[in-house]
Amino acid sequence: MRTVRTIAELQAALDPAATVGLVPTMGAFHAGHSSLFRAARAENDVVVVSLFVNPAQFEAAEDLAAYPRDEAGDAAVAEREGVDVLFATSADELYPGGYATWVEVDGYAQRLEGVFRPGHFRGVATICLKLFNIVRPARAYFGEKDAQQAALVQQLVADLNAAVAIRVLPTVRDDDGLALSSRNSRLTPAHRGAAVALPRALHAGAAAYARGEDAAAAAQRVLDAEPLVVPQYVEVARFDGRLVLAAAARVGGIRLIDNVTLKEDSA
Ligand code: PAJ
Repeated sequence: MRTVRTIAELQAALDPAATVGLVPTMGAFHAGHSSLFRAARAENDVVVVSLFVNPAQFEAAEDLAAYPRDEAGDAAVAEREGVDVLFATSADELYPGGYATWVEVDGYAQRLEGVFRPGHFRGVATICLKLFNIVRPARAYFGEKDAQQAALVQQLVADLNAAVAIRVLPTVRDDDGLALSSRNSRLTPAHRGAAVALPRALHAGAAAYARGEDAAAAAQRVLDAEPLVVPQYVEVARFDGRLVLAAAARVGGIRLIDNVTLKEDSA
């Protein structure tokens, strides 16, 4: 595996005839990231993983500063999973002085994550389009865990005719059901224990939905019973052919999100 830091180095490392699979990430790899690396490995000649904690998608400087970083550990994981090129780049490289262009995907900013994280999706859409233009992948891989993000990227690709196929992979969870997240490493043991209320609530919501009851209300009741979990939203939403129950909550100051499928459109 090669680690490259600049756009020029990255492009020099890629054979224009090779089919490239791109996995955009912000690092602090866990098994959720690895599942995307493996999916990319299985269907492309070359796998590129970008590692960039994108300042444009963080509202607060403290959140950006507190985001876990471990490039050496990440490089070891990526190498083990058969990644060919780790594009570990910097804000100077991607947003040089005079940078002025931003991508807004209408609608996403007004819902769910967009309401609680103003500017977040503008940052996500912009960095994803930049990475597609820089890496020119045939396919790019995203996680269902961030369902609204995956749907936004699909909308962006369709609307702007980006020549990349978007693959969305299932959420990887810990044994107790908590969705893996780079942020989980910042939970204290007590908060880690309480955080499992989030997947439990979504599970209860899905069970209620199957009985013809209100999914969001059932999930909200489970969250309300856990004092260490402060919910931000619990809502039913449609993302890319899936009806999902999505929730966000703060647990000991750490913001966690998760979702479960209530119904596939084809089902
Ligand atoms: P990051 O949080 O590092 O996530 C990188 C990718 O891994 C995303 O597509 C995310 O949905 C996926 N992922 C995270 N946890 C997962 C899990 N438990 N199971 C399966 N997939 C999981 O999402 C971002 O970075 C950034 O917003 C990015 C797209 C890189 C743009 O900066």
